[in-house]
Amino acid sequence: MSETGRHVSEAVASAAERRWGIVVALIIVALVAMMIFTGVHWASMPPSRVETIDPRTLHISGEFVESNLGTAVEADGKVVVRLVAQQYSFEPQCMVVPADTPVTFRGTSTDVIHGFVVGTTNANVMLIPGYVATFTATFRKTGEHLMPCHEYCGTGHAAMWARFRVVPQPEFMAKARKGERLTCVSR
Ligand SMILES: [Cu+2]
Repeated sequence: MSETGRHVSEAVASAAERRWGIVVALIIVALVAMMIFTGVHWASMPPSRVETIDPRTLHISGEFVESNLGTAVEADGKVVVRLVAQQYSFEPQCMVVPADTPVTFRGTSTDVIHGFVVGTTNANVMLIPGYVATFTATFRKTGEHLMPCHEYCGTGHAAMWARFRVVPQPEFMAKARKGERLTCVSR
């Protein structure tokens, strides 16, 4: 290759590299912009902490025994929903929470990875056996939502869902008594 030829091919190569550099930079900028947009606009955020639990003894003792599931007003006044996912249902099957109140969810799985989303709200989480998933959400509108499992968890996955009812705050508080768990499961 002649001296001039080498210079030309070097120039072509560095122009191509610069082009790819710009494309990659634009992709990174677009991804970061998406993260900022979803974080600010949808208030979605990465998990902030790790809390583990033994999935083999969930039903025997501790926070996630059946009698402790559902919605409770804690001693400090916080509203907490505790739930367990299993193949192929949620416990409780119907959850009730007050509107316009921060509601903290605490959930886990007894078997495989599940998850749930409350209707079209941003209350959305994965439930992983061995870990306690927790987040806080506020529901502005009253009404009933479907709460499907959104992680494929086996052959019965499509039938795995619960109901989620948001009721006016005074109505909820009138029903909530200290230490009692509320659900909307019909008995
Ligand atoms: Cu599931």
